[in-house]
Amino acid sequence: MAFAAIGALLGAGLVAAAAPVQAADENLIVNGGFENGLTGWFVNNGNAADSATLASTADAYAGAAAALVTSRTTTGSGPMQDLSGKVQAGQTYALTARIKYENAAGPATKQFFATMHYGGGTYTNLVSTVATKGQWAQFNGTFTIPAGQSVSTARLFFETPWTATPSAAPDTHLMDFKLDDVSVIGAPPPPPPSKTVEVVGKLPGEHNPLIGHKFGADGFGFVHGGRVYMYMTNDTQGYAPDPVTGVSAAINYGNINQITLISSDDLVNWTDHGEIQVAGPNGVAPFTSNSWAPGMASKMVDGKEKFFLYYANGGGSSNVITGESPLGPWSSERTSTLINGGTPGAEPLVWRFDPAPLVDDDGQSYLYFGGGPAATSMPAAERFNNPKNIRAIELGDDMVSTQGSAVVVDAPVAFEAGHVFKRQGKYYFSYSSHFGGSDFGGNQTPLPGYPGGGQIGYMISDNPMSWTKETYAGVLFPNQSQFFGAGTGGNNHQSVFEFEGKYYFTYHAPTLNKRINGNTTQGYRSPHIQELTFNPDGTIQQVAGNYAGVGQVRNFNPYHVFEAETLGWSKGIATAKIDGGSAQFGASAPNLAVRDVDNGDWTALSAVDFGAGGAKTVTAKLRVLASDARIQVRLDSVTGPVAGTIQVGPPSGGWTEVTAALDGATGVHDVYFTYEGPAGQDLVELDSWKFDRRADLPVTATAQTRCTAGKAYVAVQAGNGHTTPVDITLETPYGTRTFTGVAPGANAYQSFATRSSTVAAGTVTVRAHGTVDGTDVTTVITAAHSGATCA
Ligand SMILES: [Ca+2]
Ligand SMILES: [Ca+2]
Ligand SMILES: [Ca+2]
Repeated sequence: MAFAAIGALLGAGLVAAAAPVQAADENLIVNGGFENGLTGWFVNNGNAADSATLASTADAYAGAAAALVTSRTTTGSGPMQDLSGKVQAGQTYALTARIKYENAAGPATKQFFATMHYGGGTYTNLVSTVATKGQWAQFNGTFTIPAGQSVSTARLFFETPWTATPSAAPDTHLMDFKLDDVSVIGAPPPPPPSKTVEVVGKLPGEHNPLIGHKFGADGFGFVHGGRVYMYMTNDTQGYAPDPVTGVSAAINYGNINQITLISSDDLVNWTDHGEIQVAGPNGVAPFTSNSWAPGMASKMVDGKEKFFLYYANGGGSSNVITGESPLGPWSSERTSTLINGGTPGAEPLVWRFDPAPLVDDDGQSYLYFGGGPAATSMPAAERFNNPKNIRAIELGDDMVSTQGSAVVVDAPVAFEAGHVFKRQGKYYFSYSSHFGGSDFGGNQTPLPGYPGGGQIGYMISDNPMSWTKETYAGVLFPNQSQFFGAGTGGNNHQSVFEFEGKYYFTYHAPTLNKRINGNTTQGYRSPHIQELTFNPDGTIQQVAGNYAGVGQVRNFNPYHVFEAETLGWSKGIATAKIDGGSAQFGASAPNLAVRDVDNGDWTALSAVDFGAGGAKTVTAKLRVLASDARIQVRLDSVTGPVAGTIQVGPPSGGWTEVTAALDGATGVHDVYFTYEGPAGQDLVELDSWKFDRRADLPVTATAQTRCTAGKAYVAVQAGNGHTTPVDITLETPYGTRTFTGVAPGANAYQSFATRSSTVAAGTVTVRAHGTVDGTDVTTVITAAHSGATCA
């Protein structure tokens, strides 16, 4: 993972961007009238001494309910609502509220404040009112938040004026009071700036990084059902490019609680499945805060195949959630973390993260995890060379529990990112090496052959639970900066998967970040894949990173509904989840749309096989956002020949399907969808594509030469294999003849006189015209004949 790194998804919205639109003022308070109980409200807890009881009361200023605060311990103890993220520095707001106190021993009048707590010790009285005992008083004023005020915390509450020892006169300072009809009217904050990657992040012809429209780190390759799934730390989550400079602040791993998922069946065209909300208050496992460095496995449990997604909950613990498919839906079988300080054998570890599962051939499963600083009880040289900071443990049959005690993986110079795969009966453990420093005994010298800083080392063992230092086998992958240059250093996180007979190595590098910002990257990483090859003795040939990546495993089949968020390459677009399941992956799978589609943006697919007959039409499922937009279907490059044009109609609101005819889309081509229309506004949103074949009539053709009376003839025969009559035209250099209504199973035959004693070898053309499924179809085929000399 990421501790020692050295080193929108929504678009601009659907509004025309001609001029900044001033958002209309709105009430920023939730449930200000307390008609929905106490929803949105709690007691100010800015200081430890603050305390009160908040209840709903029927004694309302308006409506059926108000709030009643009792048992106040400080003058600040009063009803509070969190406005963080809703108010902005420099803005002015109008505040109104009704307040009433009634206690018999209290003063005849009393001042109340509406106050904002900006975090820490920063409190500002916003508006005040003086109430007469027993009567509803009104707050009615405005306040302006100072331009320099930090508003990352902004919590509004109601209180009585401060005094040091209010308990000395509780009737004067700590009276009960009622609150109703609270409103704070002002401009809501502007939408967050666009995260759309405007540069071409994955260059046409190159296969690394895997995607160019978002980031993803710590990729774990998982093969299932003929596809490769890549689960990744969602580095895009905290990406926030400055609207002016385009540069984001450095990545903050602490904010990441989603896992990004893409998949492919050819390793070049990747489908974006969006993010899995794993951790955090709304996560699948809300008892975890972070979701880094995923690991994936599947296993038959109680007769049903289940999918297990492991992840690091920050540095201190690891967890697992369960999926019904590689794409979910997801649930948590646990209510606490899987790996933590209570895991037997894991107690000494500082980092109990980076969990990587292995399901062995016999069904026994294992989890590899750990990393971080070595125990200070070891000699310095040992802390550096053999820090013993990685563990292996058996998983229970349910895959969501461990059994027995974790054992040490004595990986040389180990830091983190353990991963195991099995090949030909041998287990391969790979890991990321540390960068030295005080956590590892200071600047020691690696033992000969041991990894340098930030490399991927590996070990080979006969036993998945036995990893002595003698099983170390060398460096599998040097640091990525060796291949991708300035700005791409830092640690790495790898996985290995086998797909259709070849092994592949996954790693990450901030190459998209580099294409956006140059050599001063901010730590946003992108997934890469290289092929992994083995020596005859089972050792691994060291991997070199490059932008070329791996070969496309198979051509892309366009003759089915496939998601528009399937991208070989792209420019200027973003993706976002939309409601409803996926037409391609099923109703319970997530579905995304391609958004932020502007004039000049494009998406592309690599090596699409249209077949010899070619494609007749293309159909897009889309939502039209601008008038006079069109999509060009181009072959081979962004400026290549146009095979068809989709004219999209005027904006209609909902999703619609638009079909266009194609011409020349035969054979294998890269396909570029280029988007054209009025500048400065989003043109369309795209859900899916579908191509349809140009239907062919099943006609056959043969051609022969023969001699009659010293003259050469070319005899052509065409057969109608269709179920209805077709018109057939035989075309030769020596004449053409058309047969209308050739019956099913019948032939058209003509022997054409060349009027010469010799004929060269050549080709004849058979043109058939009929109907297939009610559509007029013309099929053209050819037949070759030999030469002949008849004299
Ligand atoms: Ca009310
Ligand atoms: Ca765009
Ligand atoms: Ca879609």
